[in-house]
Amino acid sequence: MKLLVVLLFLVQVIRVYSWSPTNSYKPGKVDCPDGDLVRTADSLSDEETKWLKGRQDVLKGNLIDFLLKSNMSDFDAEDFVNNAKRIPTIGVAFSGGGYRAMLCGAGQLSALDNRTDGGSEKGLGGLLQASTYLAGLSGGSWLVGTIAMNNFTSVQDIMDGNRIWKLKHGMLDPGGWNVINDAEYYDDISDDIQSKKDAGFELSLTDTWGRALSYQLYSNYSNAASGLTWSTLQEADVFKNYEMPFPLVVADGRAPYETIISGNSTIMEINPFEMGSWDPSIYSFMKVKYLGTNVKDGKSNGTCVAGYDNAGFIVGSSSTLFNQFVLQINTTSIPSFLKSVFKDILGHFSKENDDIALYQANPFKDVSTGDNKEIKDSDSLYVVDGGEDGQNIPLYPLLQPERHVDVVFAYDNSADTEFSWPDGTSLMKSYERQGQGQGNGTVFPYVPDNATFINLNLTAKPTFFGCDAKNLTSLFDNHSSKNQSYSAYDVPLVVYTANRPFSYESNISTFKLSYEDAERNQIIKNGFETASRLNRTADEEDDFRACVGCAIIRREQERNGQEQSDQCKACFKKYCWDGKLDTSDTPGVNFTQNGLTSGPQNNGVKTSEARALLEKEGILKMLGYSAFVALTFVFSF
Ligand SMILES: *[C@@H]1O[C@H](CO)[C@@H](O)[C@H](O)[C@H]1NC(C)=O
Ligand SMILES: *[C@@H]1O[C@H](CO)[C@@H](O)[C@H](O)[C@H]1NC(C)=O
Ligand SMILES: *[C@@H]1O[C@H](CO)[C@@H](O)[C@H](O)[C@H]1NC(C)=O
Ligand SMILES: *[C@@H]1O[C@H](CO)[C@@H](O)[C@H](O)[C@H]1NC(C)=O
Ligand SMILES: *[C@@H]1O[C@H](CO)[C@@H](O)[C@H](O)[C@H]1NC(C)=O
Ligand SMILES: *[C@@H]1O[C@H](CO)[C@@H](O)[C@H](O)[C@H]1NC(C)=O
Ligand SMILES: *[C@@H]1O[C@H](CO)[C@@H](O)[C@H](O)[C@H]1NC(C)=O
Ligand SMILES: *[C@@H]1O[C@H](CO)[C@@H](O)[C@H](O)[C@H]1NC(C)=O
Ligand SMILES: *[C@@H]1O[C@H](CO)[C@@H](O)[C@H](O)[C@H]1NC(C)=O
Ligand SMILES: *[C@@H]1O[C@H](CO)[C@@H](O)[C@H](O)[C@H]1NC(C)=O
Ligand SMILES: *[C@@H]1O[C@H](CO)[C@@H](O)[C@H](O)[C@H]1NC(C)=O
Ligand SMILES: CC(=O)N[C@H]1CO[C@H](CO)[C@@H](O)[C@@H]1O
Repeated sequence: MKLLVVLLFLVQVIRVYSWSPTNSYKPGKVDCPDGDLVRTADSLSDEETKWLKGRQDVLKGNLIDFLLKSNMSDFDAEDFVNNAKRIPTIGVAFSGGGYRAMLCGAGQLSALDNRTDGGSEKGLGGLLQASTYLAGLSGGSWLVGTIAMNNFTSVQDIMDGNRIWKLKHGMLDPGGWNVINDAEYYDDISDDIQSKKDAGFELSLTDTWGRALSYQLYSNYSNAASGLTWSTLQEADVFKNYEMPFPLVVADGRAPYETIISGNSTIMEINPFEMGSWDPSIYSFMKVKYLGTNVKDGKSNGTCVAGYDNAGFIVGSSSTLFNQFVLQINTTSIPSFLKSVFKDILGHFSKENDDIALYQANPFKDVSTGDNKEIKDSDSLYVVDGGEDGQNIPLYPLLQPERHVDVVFAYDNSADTEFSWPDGTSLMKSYERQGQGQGNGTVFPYVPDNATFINLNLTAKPTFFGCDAKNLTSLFDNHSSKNQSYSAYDVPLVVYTANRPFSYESNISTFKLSYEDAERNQIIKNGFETASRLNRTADEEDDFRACVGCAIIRREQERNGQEQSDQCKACFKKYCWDGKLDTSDTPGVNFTQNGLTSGPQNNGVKTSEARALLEKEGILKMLGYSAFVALTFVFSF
């Protein structure tokens, strides 16, 4: 019996790809590849271009399948896709917001996946299979990281008893209250980060955070994937076969002490091949596999490092806000002697690095292209949570003209309102960025202010923005865009879907870090319902899937001067924002259980109360956490 259990365990522990050269968290020296490690961001990488070609061949059939199952009238899916000048490129993006965002996002993603039970019949199943890009930020990056690094697993598989996302005990005590188990856990994490330090790399809180996250996201791997790197995706069958979309993780670049807003942040993306930014401040990409290597203007000294791009560290870098969780310890009522222990430990870090993921060495040292002197001069690169500039949905990589994205499905699980519901703020922030230097000529459709989002029920059902490309030409007026071939027809239509309660009050505090399986599954189910118009029962006529089809084909139709079908016209009337505004103050919103309507009341937990709740509920865990952090850092310094 015991043997069987061990065998089963071994089968479950998958080891798919080659890992870090040391097969552990510690980066190691490797031979350098030919050529520079860094390139200018004036095009896609050759690797991505090549991959896209392969994906498109797979996509074509999947897109036809999806459209055929969408019951669109007066439309020949096969003819359209086979004769398209540009086959529609679909991007899907998941916002940040901690575990709430990961789980709501998981439900929304499952509604797009034909591997979900009922996914095709009740949802938009097959859309994921027809997508080119899958982007995640912070909590959304935990979702994307989980799916991508676990052999493109499905949310259905995870719910059906996979060992992933066992969130019951949170990060603090994954072994439950089993002290020995937890002690091992703290010990292992401590050893891992110590080994990186011993190898000569400076640490930041994100090293600890990323390792802790890995125990929940990559728990299928032995040692919680301590040696699993982001770049191993390049060798994963599901990626090489073009079975999965191209995963993108978004974080922000920021100098210590600096405040960033949407207009001046440096948006970094990490994809299976590269890490870097399209923004003028850096305007370069580094081969992600060789992060940690000393480079000057893109050139190594002949010795390269690999294994730095640890898969937990990458998603940890996108979610550094949670370093703050560690630091909030003194706002809780823990005994003061522990607070002072804490202060002592954190004293090892300079204050400006609290919410920073430190990348040493700086891949963009002395790059000739970037115009941000502080970044270029620094020996380390500082990366922070992708949502710190207010753009909580990872849209920027999908707006880059080089990527030719036609439609973006943007899932917003932010906590904007007092009661932790989204109100479109993240779209506003992305809109505001254009026309400013760091926007570098990219265009984003018109969106209204956050009051309008609530007042006009734009978060009550999926809302389409930028439905009419012709109306976007005015956005090009103020632009210094030198790219003549970039026009309004290259600006994606945005299908925006906000978190909403259908069968579950999913406006949970960002800081809640542990979930029972039952609650986890209810949030996922609610996410499915949010993304599918309550399993396509919300409308008298089941036309939502057809309307999504209309959004997908829109830009290609516009480019070719093709008229929409009557069905699509009706869809656009129903789902497109029509430009109306209602900026009046609303007293607050109570979304009723079926999510479709809204009234004057509030519900859920106020963000301002979330912290108090955290204190009340989380106090024991915080105590555990302080011990954890204490152990880890005492061991490392
Ligand atoms: C990855 O998933 C595919 C199914 O999509 C399966 O055929 C394959 O065996 C899996 N690979 C590993 C290493 O688990
Ligand atoms: C999902 O869609 C893909 C591509 O269209 C197809 O190959 C696969 O068989 C489908 N899976 C299910 C379970 O329907
Ligand atoms: C397909 O659409 C037609 C008309 O738009 C409708 O009568 C029919 O019920 C739909 N079929 C399905 C399976 O949704
Ligand atoms: C909607 O469909 C999903 C996926 O099949 C299912 O889990 C959920 O229970 C359904 N919701 C309702 C209200 O029927
Ligand atoms: C960004 O803008 C904020 C607010 O105006 C300012 O405090 C900050 O210094 C700016 N940062 C950079 C990098 O320009
Ligand atoms: C060259 O770079 C490697 C890391 O990329 C570093 O370990 C090594 O010390 C550097 N050598 C010199 C002579 O600077
Ligand atoms: C927590 O501690 C830091 C540094 O010790 C201090 O600056 C901050 O004000 C404290 N916060 C609270 C709420 O006590
Ligand atoms: C809109 O955002 C502003 C700034 O964050 C906030 O003060 C205001 O309460 C928000 N309005 C609504 C209706 O959510
Ligand atoms: C159309 O463009 C105008 C500016 O020319 C803008 O104010 C309006 O919001 C746009 N309408 C839509 C629906 O995007
Ligand atoms: C928004 O929804 C509420 C509740 O269903 C409804 O009373 C109101 O008329 C709607 N507002 C608009 C502009 O559609
Ligand atoms: C919000 O609406 C629901 C359903 O109508 C109701 O049960 C609940 O009491 C309301 N919450 C508050 C705080 O009014
Ligand atoms: C379209 C556009 O403005 N592109 C600019 C982006 O930033 C780089 C670096 O500053 C410029 O060289 C491009 O012209």
